[in-house]
Amino acid sequence: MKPDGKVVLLGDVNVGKTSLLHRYMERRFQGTVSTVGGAFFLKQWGPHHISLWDTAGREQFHGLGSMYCRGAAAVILTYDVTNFQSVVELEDRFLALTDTANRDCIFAVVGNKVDLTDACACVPEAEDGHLSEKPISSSVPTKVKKQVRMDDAIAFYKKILKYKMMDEKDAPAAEKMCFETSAKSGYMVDQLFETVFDMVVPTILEQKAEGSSQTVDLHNYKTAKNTQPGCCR
Ligand SMILES: Nc1nc2c(ncn2[C@@H]2O[C@H](COP(=O)(O)OP(=O)(O)OP(=O)(O)O)[C@@H](O)[C@H]2O)c(=O)[nH]1
Ligand SMILES: [Mg+2]
Repeated sequence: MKPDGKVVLLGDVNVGKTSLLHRYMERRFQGTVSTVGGAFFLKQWGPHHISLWDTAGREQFHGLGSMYCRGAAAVILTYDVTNFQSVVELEDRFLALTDTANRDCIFAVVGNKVDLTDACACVPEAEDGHLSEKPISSSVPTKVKKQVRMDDAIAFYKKILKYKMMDEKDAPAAEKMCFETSAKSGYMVDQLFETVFDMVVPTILEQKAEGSSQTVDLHNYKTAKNTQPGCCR
């Protein structure tokens, strides 16, 4: 089956791309090994099928990134909130890989591992693997220093728009497209993917309409041929 749309996760090694995908698709946080090449999941979203591509952050696979981004309807640029360099890398190494994405590609900027820095992101997981509704109290110790603030992510999102030569007025608002997540606790993970999917649906519908208008309908063609007057009748 051919997916209707493509969403790609990009970002430096160890930021948690694979963990975010596992959390969303399999509803759990499990041990990962550093990704080799790339892999994808298929997600049904309403009547549409969306492929979700996980890519390798390791330098040696960097060349594959633009291949994975080819024709992408959305790119999720992921960093680690405890590692400022991971945002720098997004700008320096990963943004250019998105040149092969769709012209109207949607961008989301995601700061992962926020459970390490923000007590409110430490939502306990129930035994069945689902998330509890109730956040644990703010007394949860968060020992790691947050190196990337939301303002930094918003500034980076604006740089993306500039790079893509998009007017801020015509693009989705930075506040809507910048997320802080925890693959470990599940914090904001569904919201991230669901926002992105909702935003790619119009592109999918447009592509489907374009595709069907380019398809020759033989039945209608015959009818038209039989009923239209022509010079060779
Ligand atoms: N505390 C915490 N650790 C996380 C989180 N997400 C991932 N990790 C850990 O970070 C490490 C890297 O996670 P991966 O998901 O493999 O990272 P990746 O971005 O896929 O890395 P590459 O495949 O090498 O590019 C693992 O040890 C994860 O357990 C998170 O939200 N919170
Ligand atoms: Mg990975």
